Amino acid sequence: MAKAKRKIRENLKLIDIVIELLDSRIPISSKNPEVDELINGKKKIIVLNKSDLADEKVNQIWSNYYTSIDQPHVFIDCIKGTGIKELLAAIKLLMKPKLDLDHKKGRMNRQIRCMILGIPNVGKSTLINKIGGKATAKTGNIPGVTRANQWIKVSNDILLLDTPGILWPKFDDELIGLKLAWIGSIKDTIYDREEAAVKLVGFLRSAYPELLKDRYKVDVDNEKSDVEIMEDIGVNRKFITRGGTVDYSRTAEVLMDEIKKTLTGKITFELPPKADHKTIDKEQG
Ligand SMILES: Nc1nc2c(ncn2[C@@H]2O[C@H](COP(=O)(O)OP(=O)(O)OP(=O)(O)O)[C@@H](O)[C@H]2O)c(=O)[nH]1
Ligand SMILES: [Mg+2]
Repeated sequence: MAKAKRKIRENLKLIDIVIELLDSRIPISSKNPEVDELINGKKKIIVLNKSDLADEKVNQIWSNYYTSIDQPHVFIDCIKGTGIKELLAAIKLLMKPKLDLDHKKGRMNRQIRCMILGIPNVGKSTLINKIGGKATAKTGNIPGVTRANQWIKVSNDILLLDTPGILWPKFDDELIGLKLAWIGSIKDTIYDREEAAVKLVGFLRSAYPELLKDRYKVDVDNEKSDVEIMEDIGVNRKFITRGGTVDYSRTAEVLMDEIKKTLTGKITFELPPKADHKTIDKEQG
């Protein structure tokens, strides 16, 4: 990790704007807490990827929050390409004061250089491919740019460093690991799936009770524990062991899988400060 950070620091010297790529479903836990210190005042756009998998109403709440703290941000879906145009416009807008100044000094046609930073699996490579486009050749030897770095020409005035900076999430908080497990961003060999599933039931019960009721046909407004609700889900799905007890392992596996694939619904696991899932109108469609 120290080596990765050193490389990022070196690359930062070459660029104008950092694209901090986050997961729309967990904008807090997918953020590396050291990133702001690392980029040391460099201009930054927060790009919330996989917005197609997140709760649209909560996307709006996050957007309002970022606006309130003057943080440039864009929600995107790099598979469909939603938000990519807005991202390029936001990059230009953020650089406008600097470019205007360069212009006055007679420095024309300066290209804006960007770099993507993000945790594993957040979609860095997919974004590079999407905004680079198929036909985009690596521009390589651009005057004034270190040869060792490959640049992708995104538009006439925007260049993107082709190697993103990989940062790690902050695993020392157990909740962060759980949320990464819920969105499917960490291998299921490094956490206890049944425990993660029970905690997921607990979260859904308080934040998205209707989704649980609709998909799994369980009553959640009762005194039952989260484990008991999970049992009910297993029974309804007929996940029963030979011994006649609920098959927790299978129930957990299916629940986690269906959440990941948004079969249960589009869910956002984290809200900005002061917001509360319970007060958001969850009427879908
Ligand atoms: N639904 C959805 N899936 C996405 C989106 N962007 C990326 N993905 C998927 O997320 C997974 C990870 O994407 P990558 O681009 O490989 O992520 P990465 O950040 O490069 O990951 P590392 O190279 O491991 O650091 C892939 O399966 C992508 O298809 C998106 O906007 N929506
Ligand atoms: Mg990658």
